[in-house]
Parts: sequence; structure tokens; C-alpha cells
Amino acid sequence: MLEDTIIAISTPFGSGGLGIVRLSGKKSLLIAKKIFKPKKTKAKIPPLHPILGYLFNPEQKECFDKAYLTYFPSPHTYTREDLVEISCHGSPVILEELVRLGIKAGARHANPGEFTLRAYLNGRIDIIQAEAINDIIQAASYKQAKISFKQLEGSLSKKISTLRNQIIHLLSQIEASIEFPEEGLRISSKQTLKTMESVILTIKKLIGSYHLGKILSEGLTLAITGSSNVGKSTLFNKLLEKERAIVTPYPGTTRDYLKEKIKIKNSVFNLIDMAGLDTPVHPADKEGIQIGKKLASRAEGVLLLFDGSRRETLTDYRLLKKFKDKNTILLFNKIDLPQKMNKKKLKGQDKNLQTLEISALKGTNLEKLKEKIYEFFVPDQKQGEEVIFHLRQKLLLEEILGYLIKGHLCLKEGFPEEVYVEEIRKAIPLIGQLTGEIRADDIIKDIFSRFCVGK
Ligand SMILES: Nc1nc2c(ncn2[C@@H]2O[C@H](COP(=O)(O)OP(=O)(O)OP(=O)(O)O)[C@@H](O)[C@H]2O)c(=O)[nH]1
Ligand SMILES: [Mg+2]
Repeated sequence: MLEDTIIAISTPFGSGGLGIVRLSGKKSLLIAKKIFKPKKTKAKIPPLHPILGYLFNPEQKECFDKAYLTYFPSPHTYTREDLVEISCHGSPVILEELVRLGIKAGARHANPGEFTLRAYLNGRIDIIQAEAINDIIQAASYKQAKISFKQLEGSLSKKISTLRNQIIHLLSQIEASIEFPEEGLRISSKQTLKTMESVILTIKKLIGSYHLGKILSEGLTLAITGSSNVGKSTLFNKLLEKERAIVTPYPGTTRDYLKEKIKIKNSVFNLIDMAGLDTPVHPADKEGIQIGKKLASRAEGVLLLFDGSRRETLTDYRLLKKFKDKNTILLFNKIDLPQKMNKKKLKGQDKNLQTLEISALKGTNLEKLKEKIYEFFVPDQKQGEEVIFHLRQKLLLEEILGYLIKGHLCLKEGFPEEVYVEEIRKAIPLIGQLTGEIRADDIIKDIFSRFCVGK
């Protein structure tokens, strides 16, 4: 497969100022020369230097666009192979014709992520770095892009490799003390415990960071809930800055749920509006309420909305009890109207409860609300601490952790070295899978299929 020369459009589909077609493989330059003619016909194509010319159709013997070609000779290229980039006008018609001609001239159309796959197969990057490349491209926020860039530069890979070295070192020490017990090579169990605990802690922190990773990459789910007519859809629209949900003065307006992305500072939230959670009148209400309850209980954050211009009801107490222990901000809406709700009584003694008075209609305190949402729901990323974005990474780390914890326990309980060394050893191939050093074809296929064609 690596013998082929591949070709693809690297810029997104659609019209744009510029479009780029890329070739990678041994015949890149040879093929490119058939479909591109330098303006100065006698000029040789120098490496790493864009040269001006024309896209050329060998069938019609005609030029069809002006373009720049850059030749990157192996091995210092993205794929480690010979690579050619042709940059022309961003017209889908032109770009597709160029790819068609490239294929006629001997190239093969690249599969999704195949350029990056080659970078990995040729040993330029590991699988964690490959994942980071796609994360940068798909980043939902600048913050995520920055972390992914660091991972592309090798920050996470280095951390994993340090872990691996620590474990291997530990294994070799234990094994030496098993084989040569008399020669003073015995490693004290206190020392072993200490190393294992530090490795376990590092892995636990990495696993723990997945929560933040998920929030940064997919956005945190934030459900607006409460009784009907309290202003949920009004607040939803205001936070979205568009009239997305229907608002009427009548209870039971929203029956289905609506989900939209909003950005607060540099974080993405998946905001949900839903049916009011009171007693259903119509069978459709019942369905809507069921869905609403499910969504709110699964959401990472809840905005529980009350209508401050009404007297508090039993339903309000019930809702508060239900959501109090979740990540909830309690909102008293409609403060532009005379207030009848006994807020103090409703809030009770709970000092940890986050509350805010707003008017969704007039926009009062909505900036404060955004601040609160950000502060309350977005976990802190400590300076320099790694974040993992992929379930694949998390699951492997959990498996590794499982073996280390078992090993640690055996050691603590005073089992013979042979027993816990077995457990620790099982972690090594898993680390290999994590970095891609050990190749698992189905996993690789899955990872690269999520890439765009042309990357
Ligand atoms: N005065 C005032 N009225 C508001 C405020 N927020 C919403 N309303 C009004 O309250 C009524 C209900 O608003 P909605 O946003 O539809 O309420 P909801 O909670 O989505 O209602 P359901 O979908 O029926 O559960 C509408 O007439 C809104 O204009 C507010 O802050 N102040
Ligand atoms: Mg509504």
C-alpha cells in the first residue's frame, strides 16, 4: 500500500480563494509534472520552493488554471515520503479535474487520513500525535486546539513514554531481585510501592482529565429545566442570540426538546430547552416530560428555572430536591415583574446552592449568568497538566491502571514477587497499544476513518 502514490484535495469542499491538491509517494513529482507545467518551461523543479505555472490537461493538451507547485523531497516531509502540493484557485471543478488527471497519470485517490496514516506508518509520529492532528482540525475551541497542538508536539507521548520507562525499570529491578536474591540486588518493597504509587497517581490524573477533554472537544451539556411557562425557551433564545424556540404566554408550549451549541468565552456548551416538568395534560406532554427528565438527569449542568413572579409550589420544592445535588444553578426569572416567590424559604439552608436572579425577557443579569456558567461548570485545567480527549486512550489507561492496582495490592499484602510482577508486566503491551507502537489494525482503521480525505 505504501508503494502507491496517493492524491487528494486537502482543502475543504466548496469554493474558496485557494485550493490545495496533495500528492505523496515515490512518483509524486513524476505525476505532478504531467499535470502541471512551470511557467518557465525549462526550469527544473527545485525542492521546497513554490514555482509558478499552469495546471495542464494532457488529454486536451490545454492549461486550465494558474497555480503554484511546491516539491518536498523525502524524508523531511509530512508523510516522510516525496510530497507535492499544488495550490490553485479554490474551485471544486478545477480541483476535482486535477485529481482526476493525477489518477490517470498513475496516482491513487487517498483514503481518509491516509497522509497522516503514512506519517505514522513511516514512524514520524505515533498514534497519539496522529489523534492530536485530527483534534486540531476538528477543535471545538481554541483551548482544545492549543492542548492538541502540544500533544502533536509530543507532550502526551512523552508522558506515556516516561510511564512506560518507569514501569519497565521497576520490572527489571524486581526480576533481578527474583533471579539473584543473594547478590544485593533486592529492591526494597517500600521503594517498589513508592514508584508504583507515583505511576498510579499519574495514570489516575490522566484518566480524570478525560472529563475536561470531553467538555473541551464536544462541549458540556447544559439543560434548562423547570415547570412550564417559567421562561425556559425565552432564556434559551437569549443565550443563543436567536429566536430558535417558540415562546408563548401559554404553559406547555415546548413539547419536544431543542439542542443548540453556544460558546461562552472559549468553551462550547450544548444547550437544551425542553418541556416543563409538571403534570401532563396531553399525551404528547407526557412523552416530552419523560424525555426532559432523562435529558436533565444526564446533563453535566442544569439551569433550574423558577418564575419569581409566582408563588412557590410543591412542584418547585420537588424539582429543587431532585436537582440540588447535581451541578445546578438555580435561577429566579422574571425579576422585572413584582416578586411573589419566597426565595429564601425555597433555597432553605443550602449555602452551596448557586443562585441568580434574572429576567430572560429583558436580558437582566444574563452576562452574570454566563460568567457563572463558565466558572461553575468548566473544570480548571492546571497549568501544564495533560488532557486526554479520546475514549480509546481512557479505556487503555483504565486497563493499565487495573493491572497496576492489582500489582500494588499483591505487593502490599506481601505476596511473592513472582505474583505481582506478572500483573505489572501485563501493562506493557497496553502502553504499546496506547502509543501505537503495537499496531492493532482495526483500531488504526477506526482512528483514521475519522479524518478528512486529504489529511
Ligand atoms: N415579564 C417577563 N416575562 C417573561 C420572562 N421570561 C419569559 N417570560 C414570558 O413568560 C411566558 C412563557 O415563556 P416561555 O419562554 O415560553 O416559557 P417556557 O418555560 O419555555 O414555557 P413552556 O415551553 O410552556 O414550558 C412568555 O409569555 C414569555 O414572554 C421574563 O423574564 N419576564
Ligand atoms: Mg418552552
